Amino acid sequence: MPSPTYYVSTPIYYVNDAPHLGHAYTTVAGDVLTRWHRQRGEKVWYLTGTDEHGQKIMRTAEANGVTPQEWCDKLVGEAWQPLWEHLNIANDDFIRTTQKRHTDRVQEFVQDLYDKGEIYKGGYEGPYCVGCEEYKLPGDLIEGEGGTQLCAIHKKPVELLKEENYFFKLSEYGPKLLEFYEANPGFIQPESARNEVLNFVKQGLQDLSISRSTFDWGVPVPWDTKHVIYVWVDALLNYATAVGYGADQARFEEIFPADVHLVGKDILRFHAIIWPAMLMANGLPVPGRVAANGWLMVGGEKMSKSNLTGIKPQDLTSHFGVDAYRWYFLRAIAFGQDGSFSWEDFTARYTSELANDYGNLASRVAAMVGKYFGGELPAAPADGDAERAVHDGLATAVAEADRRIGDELDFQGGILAVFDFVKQVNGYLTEQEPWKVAKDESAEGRDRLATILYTAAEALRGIAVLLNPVMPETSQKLWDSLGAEAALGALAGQRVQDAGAWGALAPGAKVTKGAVLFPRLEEKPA
Ligand code: ME8
Repeated sequence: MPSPTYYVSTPIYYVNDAPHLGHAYTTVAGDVLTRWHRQRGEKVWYLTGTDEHGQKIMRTAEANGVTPQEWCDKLVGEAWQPLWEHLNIANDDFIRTTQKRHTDRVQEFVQDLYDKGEIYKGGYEGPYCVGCEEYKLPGDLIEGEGGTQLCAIHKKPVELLKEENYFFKLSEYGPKLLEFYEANPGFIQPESARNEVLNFVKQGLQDLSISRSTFDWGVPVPWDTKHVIYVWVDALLNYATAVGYGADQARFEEIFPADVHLVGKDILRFHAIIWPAMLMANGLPVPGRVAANGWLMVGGEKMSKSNLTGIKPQDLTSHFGVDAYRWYFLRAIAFGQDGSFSWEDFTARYTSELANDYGNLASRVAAMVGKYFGGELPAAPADGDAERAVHDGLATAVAEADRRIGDELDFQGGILAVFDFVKQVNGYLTEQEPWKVAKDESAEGRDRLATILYTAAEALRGIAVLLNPVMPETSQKLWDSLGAEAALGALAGQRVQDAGAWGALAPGAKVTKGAVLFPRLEEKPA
């Protein structure tokens, strides 16, 4: 059963290092989705946070000569939270897996499973990748130099681990999961991810080791405190503990389960197999959708903490601005596919699509309303076919963008629908030539000029609403320049569904030439 709240989550990121472009990619996508649904007037909850337990964090802290908790506090406070603020991420909460509100509930959840007979004690021996924090199957490994077994994702040697552990009876959930995927074809997105999961489950699932006893940086297993809970079981539960699981039932039911878990494709199996099985085992509702994004690549490899080639999100925002950054990756890469970043591509798109197509349109229209009508938006007394085509164009952009971004998480398709409309309005101005019409001082000429400028300004009103979830600061600047705040109220209060209703911006609005939306780029930093 879905809850009344549209609940979106990002993965909770490991704090072994500072965030990079890849983490920001998923978090920005979640933010745009969140803002889109808010702009529809829905109740929305957006959760992000950090994954702070496990061997990877413990070893990093050791190498830096501090305790794991000190390490996590430093990274969260100095790197992760400041980046999300900088990128204008509108998360409602930030969960850290070392918080008591989380650890207490994790223990209760696991204890419940144990009491229900879903957990037993057993032994396991197998190759473990600390980078993934996961036991690997033969198919997950590749051969390195001298026949060493490497993790296919991290390209680092796996460690052979042998432990007595507690196991969750995951193998029993295969048929139930397959039935669930069958009944909910939209549960895993995109199709390629769905197929991967289906094939994996069809081959038969193994029981899951859910505790570790060779180190202690984790949540103790409540009935056997020599063990700590496996970091992935601990981590997945953040989606429940952050919204009141075991602490505030009314709040929990209001928000849980997630409508969309956004994840990178590297952690798809945890979210699409283990997580729903854990929930089924404890009689809790399963999420609506797991949407996997592709990888940002550098030089043909997944961008990771070790092969960043030195680019931080801040290096790009200081050059292109925060809004252009938020826009670029969703615009340039089809969501779900892998994609590469290059300065050249970003620069070219910034200049042609943002500065020339969008920014110039906004500044030209404001300048002409200023010049010909003293900054007061005129009425449109002479609507004809050309204007009706623009009205229809806006309605189409609204419907298209709403379906693609809001429902399908096709951010690229949605953004393109809006930018097609931007092009249409530019084409309309080129054809109508208001600067020539302005020379005709007859009443008819004035009416024509008024109509053209009203049409363009009203089109920009719609564009500001549609791009607000993607580029909120830019939309606000445009909103202010159109005088729309005084006429229509706050931008955030404008419903997507109503954005296509023509004529919202009443004549008389005070149009001013506001700040340049997309300044010319300085030379690329060396
Ligand atoms: O896996 N391209 O944390 P993590 C696109 N703690 N997205 C990328 C990326 C890239 N090159 N690199 C990272 C973990 N990401 C666990 C999650 S959730 C209960 C626990 C993004 O710090 C992508 O969303 O390794 C990926 O899934 C996530 O960062 C992994 O972050």
